[in-house]
Parts: sequence; structure tokens; C-alpha cells
Amino acid sequence: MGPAIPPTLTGPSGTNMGTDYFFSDKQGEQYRNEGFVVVERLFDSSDMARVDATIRQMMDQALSGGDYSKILELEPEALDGQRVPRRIFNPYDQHETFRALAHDSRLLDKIESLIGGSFNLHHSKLNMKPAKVGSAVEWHQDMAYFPHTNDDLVTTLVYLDDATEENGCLQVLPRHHTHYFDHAGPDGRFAGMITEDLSDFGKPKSLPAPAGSVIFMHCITPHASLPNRSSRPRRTLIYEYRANDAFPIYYGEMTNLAEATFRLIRGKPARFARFGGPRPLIPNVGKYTSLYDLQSRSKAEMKA
Ligand SMILES: O=C(O)CCC(=O)C(=O)O
Repeated sequence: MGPAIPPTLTGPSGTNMGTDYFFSDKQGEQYRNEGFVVVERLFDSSDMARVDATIRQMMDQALSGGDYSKILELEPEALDGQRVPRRIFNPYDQHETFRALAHDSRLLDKIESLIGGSFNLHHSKLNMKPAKVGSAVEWHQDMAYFPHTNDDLVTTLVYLDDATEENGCLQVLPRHHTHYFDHAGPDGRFAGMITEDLSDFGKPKSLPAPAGSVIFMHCITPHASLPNRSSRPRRTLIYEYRANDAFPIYYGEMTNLAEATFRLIRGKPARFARFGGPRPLIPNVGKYTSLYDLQSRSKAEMKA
């Protein structure tokens, strides 16, 4: 990780006036050592009710006719004869409810504790992991998808439902956010998933937590989730925050696509890029494909 962590984790440069939501030193230390911190019930039931209503409204609109492919992606397997959404693209730009959450101090003060007070939103997405047919997410490191000049990017995952092992809560491999695992398939192309055997690298940790809880995860922390065969969905809203002086490394069309969702959140645009963290892994990617499709294709190729 780069040097952007402020000297005190309890507030920016001594300004600790009024209500703030900064991490404690202990939480900051856990993030730096383990590669993640979970804050239970950071958002309350009224926040969750607003998000529920918004998702219902967006789904009704998107699926009531017309081309939904710019708004969401469907699960390949039908649920009770109907295709159901697996991911909503770019919720930040699609609805004010998601913009309000992305700018909420309860989140942003904590991000500031981790990467300093000057940062932007790199992208947002909402993984629906519906009951019974919710797809797995294979082990991967987020920064393997979007290399940057430094690693001060925080993946923030907001559970919108109670998440348990049964409905596919997130799993992480702690203490492995300081190096990359290989993400290349047998032909050398980006597989979208870790292609090394992880069994010698410690025990994965499941992160069950109630709705409204938030996982703050370093962008190189390996993570995955099981398919959801339970009767309850496990929706997760994801915001990727990035220090303003972490600049993307161009590796093709995907870089441009990701930059289209950039939004300044706190501080000013940086005048200089900062270099830090492990040497960035560069994905050998062709055209854009969804993470899920890429991973299932890679899995099939690796089995063949
Ligand atoms: O939704 C999940 O379980 C994991 C999300 C994730 O890693 C991703 O979408 O990149």
C-alpha cells in the first residue's frame, strides 16, 4: 500500500469536530494487516428499505420491455421459469438512491481513514446473487482487472440482505493483499480468476454479516463467493473508491470503459501520479466480457 494513510486514523489532520465516522486505529491496523475490515450494520433498516424500493422500481422498468442489456445482466439459469437479474451495472449513475449512499459520510470518512482525504469513485455495481440460481464468483483480486500506479483503491461491499455461508457471503483470503496471484489461463490470456492453486496460502475466511453491513476490502485481497442455492437472495452493492493520485494503467478497451464511470468524491484532482504497492499485474484482455462469463469460460477451459 502507498503512503497516503493520514497520520491519525481518527480524523484528517486534527479536524475531529462534529459527527464523524472515521475508523479507529485498531480498525485501520486490521485493514493494513489483514486486507479487510467489516463494519456491521453501518447502514440501518430505513437505508435498506430505500434501496429495496429503488431496486424493485428499476427492475420493473428494465424488464417491462425494451433493451435491458445496458442496465443489467441476467442469470443464465431461470428461477421458476423466469430469467432473473444477476448484476445491475453502474447503479451510481442509474439512481439517486445509489448516489446518496456513495456520498454518505458513514462510508466516506472510513475511506478517508484508509487512503486519505482525496479520492474518487472508480466504478459501482450491484451483484444480485438471487435465491436458488445465484452464480458463484471465483477467486480473484480486483486490481488484476484494473491495474493502477498505486494500490490505494478500496472495494466497499454493502450487504443489502443478511449474508450467510448458505446464501453465498463473501470469502476472503486474509493477509495476501501485498502480492498478486496469477490470473492467466493456459493460453496466457486473462482468465478473470486466480489460476494458481491457493491451498498452500492459508484458510479462506467467510464474512457473514447482517444487511446494512459493509466490508472494506483492499483492492488486492483475494476473494470469492459460492453459488446461492438457498431460498434467500444475497444482494451486494459495490463501490470502488480510489485515491486521486492512483492513475489507471492503460491496457486496452477495458481501461476506457472503466474510466467512463469516474466521479470525483472528495478533495481535488491530483496533479501528479503516485507510484506504490506491488508491481501491477497487467491483464491480457481482448474485448469486454462480464466477469461471470469470463470466469465460467476460463473454468471450462482449465478443466478441458
Ligand atoms: O458478489 C460477490 O460475491 C463478489 C463480488 C466481486 O468480487 C465482484 O463482483 O468483483
